[in-house]
Formats: sequence, C-alpha cells, structure tokens
Amino acid sequence: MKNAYLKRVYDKVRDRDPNETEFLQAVKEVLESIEPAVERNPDFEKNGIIERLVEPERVISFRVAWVDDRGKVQVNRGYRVQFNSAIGPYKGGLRLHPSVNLSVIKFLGFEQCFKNSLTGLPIGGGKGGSDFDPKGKSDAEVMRFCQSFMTELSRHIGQFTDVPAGDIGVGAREIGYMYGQYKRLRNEFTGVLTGKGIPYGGSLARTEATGYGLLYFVNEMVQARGESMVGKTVVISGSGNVALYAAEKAYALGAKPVTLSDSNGYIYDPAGINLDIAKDIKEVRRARISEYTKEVPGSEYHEGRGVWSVKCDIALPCATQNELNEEDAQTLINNGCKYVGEGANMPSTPEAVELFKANKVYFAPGKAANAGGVATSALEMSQNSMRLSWTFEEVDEKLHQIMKNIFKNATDAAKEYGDPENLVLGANIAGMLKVAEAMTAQGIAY
Ligand code: NDP
Ligand code: 2IT
Repeated sequence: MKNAYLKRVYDKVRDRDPNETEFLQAVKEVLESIEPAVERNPDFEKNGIIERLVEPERVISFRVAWVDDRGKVQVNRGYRVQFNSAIGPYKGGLRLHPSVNLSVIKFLGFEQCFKNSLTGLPIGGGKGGSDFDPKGKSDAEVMRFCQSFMTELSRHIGQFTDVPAGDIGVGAREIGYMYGQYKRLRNEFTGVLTGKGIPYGGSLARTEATGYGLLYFVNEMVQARGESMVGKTVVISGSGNVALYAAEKAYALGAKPVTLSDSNGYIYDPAGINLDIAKDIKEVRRARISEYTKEVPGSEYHEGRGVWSVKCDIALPCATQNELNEEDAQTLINNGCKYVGEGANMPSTPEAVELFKANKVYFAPGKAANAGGVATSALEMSQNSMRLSWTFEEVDEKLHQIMKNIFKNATDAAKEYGDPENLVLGANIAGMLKVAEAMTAQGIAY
C-alpha cells in the first residue's frame, strides 16, 4: 500500500483490532486494490470515506442460551454486524460454525458491502452468526437454538432495516425456525429473512442461486478468453449449498465436476459426480461426503484437505475462508488449471491470489463470483414486498443477467485501471465507488 491516506487508515484498523486477522486480511485486500481509484478521487479523504467504510455502523454481540436434549443449559455467543446501510437495508447471511468470532463476522460483513453494491440492487452490507455447532445436534436442539438466537436478533432487524439469510450451517431448516420465532414475537408476516421455504414467502431458485450464479460468472470468463465450458474438468471444494448447485450448473454448461469435499476429506469421481446421490447424502441424510464412495463404484475418498491436487481446468473453492493456500495454488497451476472462481467468501489466501495473477490464471473473487446468492435474496425481498412470486425461470433469468452485468462492470472497471482480467481490482473498485458516492451524498451528522 503506497497511498499515504490508505496506509494511515489501514494502520489504524490494525492498531485498534490487532487480533482480528480475517478482518484485517479482507480490509488490506480491498484497500490495496482500490488505491488507483482513491488517488483519482481526493474527495474521499476530505469526506473520510475510507475510514468510515472500514468501521461497521453497528456491532451487536449477545448471549444465546438454550437447553439441550439432556436438559442442560448451553450458552453460545451471537453476533450481528450492521456494516453499511448507504445503499439499502443491511443484508447478509448468518453463519453457524464453531469458528465464528467477531473477526470472521466483520470480514464477511465488510466483503458483503461491496458484493451487494456490485449486484446493482438496493442492499447494504451486514453479517451475523454464532459459534454454535449444528453438527451432531438434533432437530429439536437446532430449533431451540434458532428460537433463542432470534429472540434477541429480532430487536435489531426488520424488512426495512436489516434482512438476514443463510450462510454456512444455515439453510432452509434454520431459516424456517428463525422466521417462525420472529413472527411469533412480532405478529407480522414480512420479508425479514430470505432463503425462506417456498410455501411461506421464499423465492424459487434461491437455493440454487449462489452455485448457479458462480457458473454463470465463470462462463463469462471462459467466453471472454474465446473458450467454451464444454468438456472442461471442474474441481469443487465443499459439499454444501454452494458446492452442490455449482456442480449442477457445471453439468448444464457441458463441464464435468469431479470432486466435492468437507472438513474431513474429499471425494474424487473420475466419471463425474453423481449429483442425485451427493444431494441425498448432504441435503436429505445430512451425512458426511465420504458416504458417497459406498454408493458409487469407481469413486475415491481421500482423508484431509488434498482436493486441490486433482487435475482440472477450473477450480471452484466453495467451502470456507483461506481453504486454498499458496502451495495449493502452485499445485493447481502445475496441473494446468486456467480459471478459479470463488464460491466461498475469501477462500484463497492473498499469496494464492498473487500466484494466480503472476501465472495468468483468470481469477474471480468471491464478492463478484458468489454474488448470485445475495442478488436472488434481494429478488426475494422484491417479491415479498409486491406480495407475489415469480416462476423459477423468471428468477433464474434475472440472476443470469445480474451475473453478466457484474462480470461486465468489474471487467470495465479493471480495464479502466489497466488490466481487464484483474477482477480483484475491478470488483473492489466498482463495488466501492457506488457505496462511496451514496455515503458522500448522504453527508455526515455533526
Ligand atoms: P454449507 O453449510 O451449506 O456448506 C459448507 C461446506 O463447507 C460444507 O461442505 C462444510 O464441510 C465445508 N466447510 C465449512 N467450514 C469448513 C472448514 N473450516 N474447513 C473445511 N470445510 C469447511 O454452506 P454454504 O455452501 O452456504 O457456504 C459455503 C461458502 O459459500 C461460505 O464461504 C459462504 O460464506 C459462501 N457463500 C454462501 C452463500 C449462500 O447463499 N449460501 C452465498 C455466497 C457465499 P463440513 O460439513 O465438514 O463443515
Ligand atoms: O455470503 C453471502 O453473500 C451469503 N451468505 C448470502 C447472503 C444473503 O443475504 O442472501
């Protein structure tokens, strides 16, 4: 970081919260890449735009007490970080995972501000969650946790204020329990959460949206290089919501997904992943992905995090932050990988991203490539406000167009600042400029 203003802002964030490693990583990446745009806009410094962008408008941390199946009281910590409301109500998912802490939620909330801006829809940035571990919990325990979590969260959210959704560990089941509790407490039926079930206000295609959107985006990259998806081998990490529907759309575009993974290991199926079986294992049985090999002859299960050693044309990290490091990037490059699309948020370490850039691997950062999920959430909000529902095809068509626009806007911004394939730069600048313009227009309270 050479720009003195940006450096000052970054140093202050680091000195204030030296332990928030994920948040610092996300801030550094954004500030480094917006440098040329900040230099062109001296008003940013005058208006304190960047120091305001890195400080959440509001951070809520709360106790979540619930009773487990043995009658024992359990206490988790809940969070909601309302990061930026310049362009719309705070919007972003809720993550339930033992690794959740304030740094993780702040990094996700910060990224969300720019991602949401890129969608072109009126949504601000926020994120929340808890260190509750849904693994091994009964349905009843998950329900009681979600109810207790929402009892506090309900004070801070609302259809015009803050609209949470799913993320790791939060899918249709959890959103259902949370929505039920919100309605019980408030006696109102509004679009306060997205990712809802179809019978009570959910949008068709929201389940598929992040994975489908990722593939629509990667397809734009492949075409921009004059190539086609047909026949390409795709390596996917994760086996959750994003990973499964990325694999589904990869097939639809003529490519072949050959892996899925979880925190224990990965499966490799040279014939291409059988998605009916994978979905049944993950969505119906809620089992581990290793089960797959018991049902599919010719497939392999490997313990550990070696998924990036599988040879591919396209790599799609769809599990979690920092799951793809410098060594993994080098392995992918050595094996001829040409495209990387981030389905997860910040899955590649900064060193991995540098290596991709140096080796001309066409790289799509999460805030652009995985924006289809939140974009479709915003479409769910629109449908809720209008009290109607669109068909699957209508939503999917809008999603497709949104992903094309994000690709175009990020590419145009990247081009303006030098390299049309530098989507890190393009996405950060395009996302930031709109938020900065809205913040400038709205002034600051003296
Ligand atoms: P799910 O909970 O459905 O699936 C998460 C997957 O990632 C599981 O396979 C899980 O394995 C794996 N995983 C989670 N944590 C770790 C870890 N620490 N190490 C290794 N594997 C891990 O979540 P989603 O699919 O919804 O989310 C995946 C990623 O996509 C996240 O980064 C999320 O922020 C991002 N994202 C999600 C969107 C959405 O709409 N859902 C939208 C945009 C981004 P295991 O079962 O072993 O934990
Ligand atoms: O990271 C993300 O964009 C999400 N988890 C989806 C957020 C949303 O509001 O749909």
